[in-house]
Amino acid sequence: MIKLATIAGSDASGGAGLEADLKTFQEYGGYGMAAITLVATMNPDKEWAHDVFPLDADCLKAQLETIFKGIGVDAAKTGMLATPYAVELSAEYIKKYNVKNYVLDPVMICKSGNLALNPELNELIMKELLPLAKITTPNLFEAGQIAKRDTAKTVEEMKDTAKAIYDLGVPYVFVKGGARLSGQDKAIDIFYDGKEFTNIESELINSSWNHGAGCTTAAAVTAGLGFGLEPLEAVKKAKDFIHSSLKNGFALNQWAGPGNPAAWRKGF
Ligand code: PXL
Repeated sequence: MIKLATIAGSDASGGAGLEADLKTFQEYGGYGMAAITLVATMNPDKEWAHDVFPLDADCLKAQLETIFKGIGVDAAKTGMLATPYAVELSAEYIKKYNVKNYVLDPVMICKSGNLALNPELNELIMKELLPLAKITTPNLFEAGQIAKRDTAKTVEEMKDTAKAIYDLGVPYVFVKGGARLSGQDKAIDIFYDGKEFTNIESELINSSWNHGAGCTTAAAVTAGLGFGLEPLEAVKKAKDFIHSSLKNGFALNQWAGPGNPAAWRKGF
């Protein structure tokens, strides 16, 4: 059995965070495990405003012991970390257990919520986690923050940003442009391995029901690596996976809707 772990927040609405990760791991046929960093909730009486409840360091450490010491992983990802100790503990366990297939999804803010951007935490993520990652999967905004430049508006700028992130010391970079890159009739992502840029494109799906798309994509890359795919192959397969998921997105209520990670298996 291929064992896949996520160190991430729980999204009580089920569309993003570790819920998205575990659903994706399952769709790939892996065995999913989760260390919960925080619980995110959405308030139906306040226009779906998000709150975040971090779990304490002892609780997170005990989960990491269960997973990394007690079981072992073929691949792991980190998602929303939210506290300095979550960053430090993630780095400690990824190093100690020599996790080669580690995917850093540098979650900085949540699109549908009001979670504040935390520059200090992002610096810590870049210092502690970026050097351990095989691949990082920022969206356009996150990529700009990591590379310390404006959010890319063109494919050329995306490539420059991807290179700047590579130069910080991560061997593979996957910048998710998706529907955020305006003026395109395709959903364009860029993969960079230090030598070549690869445009990874799919049909543009302009749906509002895309909650959790970032988490799902990063989880799909993690699962691909866990199953032994090369990074470029893992990214291409993840793109197919998220494309069918988003094509089959649906509303949970008036505020939010996720993709459908089961769509791929069902062939729609
Ligand atoms: O989509 C970013 C994200 C990541 N992780 C958790 C979230 C969200 C957005 O809601 O709740 C736990």
